Amino acid sequence: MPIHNNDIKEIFTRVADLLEIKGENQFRVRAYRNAARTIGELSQNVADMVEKGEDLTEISGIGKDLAGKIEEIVKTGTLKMLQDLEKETSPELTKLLQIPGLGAKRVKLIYEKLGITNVKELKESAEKGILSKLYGLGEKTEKKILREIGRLEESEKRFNIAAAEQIADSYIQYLKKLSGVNDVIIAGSYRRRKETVGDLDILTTCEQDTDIMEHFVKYEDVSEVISKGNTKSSVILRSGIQVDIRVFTPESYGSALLYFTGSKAHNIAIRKIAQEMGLKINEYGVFKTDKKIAGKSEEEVYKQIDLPYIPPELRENRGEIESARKGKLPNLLELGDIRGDLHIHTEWSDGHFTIEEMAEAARERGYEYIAITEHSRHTSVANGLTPERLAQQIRRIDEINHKLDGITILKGIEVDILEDGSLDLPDEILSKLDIVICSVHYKFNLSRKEQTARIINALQNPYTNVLGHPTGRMINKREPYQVDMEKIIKCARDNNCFLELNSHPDRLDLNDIHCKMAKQMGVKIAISTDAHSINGLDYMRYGIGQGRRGWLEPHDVINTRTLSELQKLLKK
Ligand code: DGT
Ligand code: CA
Ligand code: CA
Ligand code: ZN
Repeated sequence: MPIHNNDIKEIFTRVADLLEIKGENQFRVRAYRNAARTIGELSQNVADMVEKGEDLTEISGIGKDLAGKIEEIVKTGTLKMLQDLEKETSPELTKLLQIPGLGAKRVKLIYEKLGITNVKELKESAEKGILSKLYGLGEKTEKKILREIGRLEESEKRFNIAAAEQIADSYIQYLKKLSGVNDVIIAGSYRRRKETVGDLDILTTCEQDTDIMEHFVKYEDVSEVISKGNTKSSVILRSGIQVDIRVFTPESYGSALLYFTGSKAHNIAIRKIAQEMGLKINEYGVFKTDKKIAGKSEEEVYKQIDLPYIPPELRENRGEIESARKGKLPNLLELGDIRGDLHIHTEWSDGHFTIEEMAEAARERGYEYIAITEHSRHTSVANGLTPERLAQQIRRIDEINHKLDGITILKGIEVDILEDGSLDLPDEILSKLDIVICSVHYKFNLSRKEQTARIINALQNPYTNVLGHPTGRMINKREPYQVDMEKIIKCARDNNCFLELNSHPDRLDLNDIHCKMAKQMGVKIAISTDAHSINGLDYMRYGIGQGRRGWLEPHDVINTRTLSELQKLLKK
């Protein structure tokens, strides 16, 4: 069994969850949570490192004890400590923590008082009204829990793009090992860079007599073969994700790729245009009466219906076909257009590296500048900065900039928006910064009107530059808070503020639709990673994917600018 970093991340997260439900020491809980995050963000494969006998304690945040546990997971596939914890409590208890509104304390209460150990039992007791009788819960909470369970059941079926990417990369590498295999590509929502994918759709072309299907189902990660045929097979992997594969001839590769990239809505629109022109399009090609006239490449297929190539991220039938027809497709942003990262945490708050380490890592990625943006004092769990510590950091950054070549560090902050919309730090210190991001980190459940007013108030602060993760959603985990996005975008425009597209794969916030809305309303976006570690800088690619889905072009994004252009934009 290959152990992916994501498996280790999940095991450590479960350990942390169960320890927390048991009411264990917070430091111990946090050590496992941090380790889970570190491993999740790592670009090297930990299993390979173990195999090569590399020293895992070189990874920041991983001590001897955790290194031993990682080795145990890589070698045995499980962790004895987790099994013991599960025996002591119940393996499905951690599931309950995914329900917003249920923290470790409440799960402990529900478990101890009602003996509830899984989501099904929780749902039953909420439906019967038993839950609301518990101390501190009440009917409103009970109703909310029922709603959230419904949502959880829905989201279970979809995988986050980052998790899907890890799984997909290994599978593709494996498939390419078979000789006679030519193209291997993942189509579907994955190629459209959607934030979550329902399943993976692989397309291949092979030399004759290549038994790709046999090779496909033999992958060690496969837990169930749903079907196996000559041109099409489906399996379920250990993680629960379904993978479909189809083989095509090179003559049909383009039309198949177009068809299976979707979206379904885009395909239907394309087919309709073809029909009106007396043509037929399917996965095998473009046909005039019964004669095949195209199919080798996607470009060729689009050309038959008088359209230019449309990038996969735009294929949602949200106006791309009309724009293509008018020759007005956006010139989509690319990773290479990004000149810097404007949302970075270091060990001054809850990051894992020093300012210098983050700056050097950013320079290695070809960036011209970064902004250091720690949390502010209200977020005390993240060691948020007081005005005094921020003043100290400003001096420190000046010193580092003086010594450092090839990259400029901007002085910033991710300041909390307090409940009344004021900022958590005084104007006096904010005025000394190059960039001020303001973010909502608590009181997510205000009414739409109150939450919108709160954010608008923050945007009106003369020192605010960027609204961080504007809706606060955590994909598959937490719904966005209720806001009137149109009002917020207008307010940002009137106050020369920008909106963040936070590239963390659990956030991707702003989403695609709001990015497009901001662009149309004339508000620019900052695509940042919110990195807490060096590897966190590499999340930029997910933000780029989401931004492309939101029709963003280089000039719509502030961190495609040179340093001096950016500085002009930030000066209000
Ligand atoms: P997912 O897997 O839910 O994240 O979304 P997709 O877009 O990957 O959808 P999936 O896996 O069901 O199918 C892959 C592609 O195949 C889809 O994007 C378009 C195409 N496709 C599937 N079913 C139909 C259909 O009934 N009609 C048309 N025109 N295309 C379809
Ligand atoms: Ca799919
Ligand atoms: Ca599929
Ligand atoms: Zn934040």
